[in-house]
Amino acid sequence: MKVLVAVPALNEAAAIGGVLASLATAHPLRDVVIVDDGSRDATAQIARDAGAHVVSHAINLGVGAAMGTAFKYAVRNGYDAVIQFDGDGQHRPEHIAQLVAGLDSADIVIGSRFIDGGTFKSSAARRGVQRLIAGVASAYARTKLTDATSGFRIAGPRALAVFAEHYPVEWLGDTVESIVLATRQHLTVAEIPVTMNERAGGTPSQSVFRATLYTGRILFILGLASIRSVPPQLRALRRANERASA
Ligand SMILES: Nc1nc2c(ncn2[C@@H]2O[C@H](COP(=O)(O)OP(=O)(O)OP(=O)(O)O)[C@@H](O)[C@H]2O)c(=O)[nH]1
Ligand SMILES: [Mg+2]
Repeated sequence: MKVLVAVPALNEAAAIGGVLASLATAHPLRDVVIVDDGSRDATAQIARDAGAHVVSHAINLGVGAAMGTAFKYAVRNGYDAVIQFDGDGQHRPEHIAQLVAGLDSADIVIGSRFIDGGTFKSSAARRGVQRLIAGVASAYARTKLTDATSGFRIAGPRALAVFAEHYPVEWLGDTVESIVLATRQHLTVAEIPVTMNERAGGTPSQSVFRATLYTGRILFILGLASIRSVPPQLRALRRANERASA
């Protein structure tokens, strides 16, 4: 299976060199694409110098749009699967092989920080939000998910065909909305446990107020995603997947 690792990146000049060096121990950099989303720093140049491919958006369009670009890039270049991998050092390359192996039993495999509790530290507010969203996503996907907002995941061949045609771009909702989209396309979702590094710098602290807003927003988006009419370009794929899973 030909696997592309896609790194959405916005102003990651400080981290991207180290991230690619460690990624190279698990995956060849010629099969890595950085989707530089209008960075104002040297992110793209550093990635290119390291030997990865770089696709740049002229303006910032968000992580969902960056992944949309990555899925199209993958299809055009003959890849069978795409792994989403953060450019800030939080995702660990040693889990890549496990994500690929997970495709034996699902169309999408998510690296979860929280299976059996996990060890990832997050604020109580953030953890509460993640639990609620995972619960709702589980109901949509009809399987138990513990970390629906995790960006560390792989899309296998059938998911790639769908996502190259259409991927959610709603800010901060793409990870969860893509699960609803996949389920409506008769694709299956599974999780494997992963360890994630704490954020290297900065403060991701989410106040209870912001966490509540964020949750409300995602639940609203999920509601819309579950009733939205299927985009025309996905109808044939959906019928084919439905037949295959019947
Ligand atoms: N293409 C693109 N990538 C982005 C954008 N915003 C963030 N990213 C990248 O997406 C990845 C995850 O972003 P983070 O800001 O670390 O998000 P997070 O890990 O969910 O949250 P933290 O806990 O704050 O680290 C990193 O590689 C970022 O560079 C964006 O607007 N466009
Ligand atoms: Mg991060």
